Amino acid sequence: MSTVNLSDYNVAHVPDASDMRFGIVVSDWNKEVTWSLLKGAIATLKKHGVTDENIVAKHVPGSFELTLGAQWLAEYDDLDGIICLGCVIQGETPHFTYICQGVTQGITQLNLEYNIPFIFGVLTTNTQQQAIDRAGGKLGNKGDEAAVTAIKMAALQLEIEE
Ligand code: DLZ
Repeated sequence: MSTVNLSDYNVAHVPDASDMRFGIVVSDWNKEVTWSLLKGAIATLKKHGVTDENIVAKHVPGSFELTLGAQWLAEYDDLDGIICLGCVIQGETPHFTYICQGVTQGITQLNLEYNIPFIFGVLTTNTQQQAIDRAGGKLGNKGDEAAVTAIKMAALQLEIEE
């Protein structure tokens, strides 16, 4: 089975983002992983032209809180998109399933209720090593992927609105 490197993408296919403004909500649960996602997302946004002033990053305690954190950002700031970053690791109880369901449904709902993209940058893994591999490790960084997706969706919205 081949595994995708999350940081591999064609730079030429990413629109210029110098006029865009993004929010990032990051969960502090498993912060050794999620803060790497945050670092990757910010670096990738900046690589494509987003200025420091146009990146608003806020922390929430766990992935379950990402939905409300993202909604608050959408309500109180004028953003072209919001990136939600978290990491849920399978434990011994069904908690994993409930958190994953909650955040997945929550972010999907936000996408449909607000007129901007909310990007699902949540790692859901069986082990901590799998998460580390995808947060700046051997399989790239899901934060990079989430940032590229945010830029592409914001550009698509501008294109459709024109
Ligand atoms: C409680 C909990 C557990 C067990 N595991 C995780 C996890 O792997 N990743 C994560 O982001 N958050 C976890 N949490 C915290 C919940 O997301 C949430 O913060 C609490 O249930 C309080 O609402």
